[in-house]
Amino acid sequence: MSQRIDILNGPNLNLLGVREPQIYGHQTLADVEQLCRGFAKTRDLEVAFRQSNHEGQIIDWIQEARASAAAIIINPAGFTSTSIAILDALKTFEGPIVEVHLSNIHRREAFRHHSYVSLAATGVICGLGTHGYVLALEAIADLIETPV
Ligand code: CA2
Repeated sequence: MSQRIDILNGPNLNLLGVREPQIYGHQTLADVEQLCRGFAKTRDLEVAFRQSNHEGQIIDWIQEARASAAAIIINPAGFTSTSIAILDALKTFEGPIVEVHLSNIHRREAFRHHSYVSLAATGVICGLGTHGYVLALEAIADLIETPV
């Protein structure tokens, strides 16, 4: 039976491809979902791809993932540097967690450099655009097959 990977996207990522293409590129979040689904098929993984502008909704999805997902990929967006509550929820999840950022947060404003989420993440990918999501899925597929 295929395992489910939850891909959670935080606030404003629904605007991807619509605003600020010089930072986040021209692909929409629907394009990212397509990319992820295409790759997931090659590794027999199921994907739940979600976006919310609401912190509590993201926490609910993380709690739900505890019972039903093998791994989490999360782009916490603006909650990255602020949300101890998302960190606390992620810490209760037992499988691999990969934090993804489209942009290289370390080349941007100082307030973007610190991530609470990284304290719970197995790995972090940033600066590689939408390909970062595929790399995260690939890493997770390998981790699930051969846990470290
Ligand atoms: O680089 C990333 O993926 C970020 O997580 C994106 C967040 C930002 O707060 C993080 O520091 C880095 C912002 C997401 C907002 O997405 C937009 C997309 C298009 C237009 C406007 C915002």
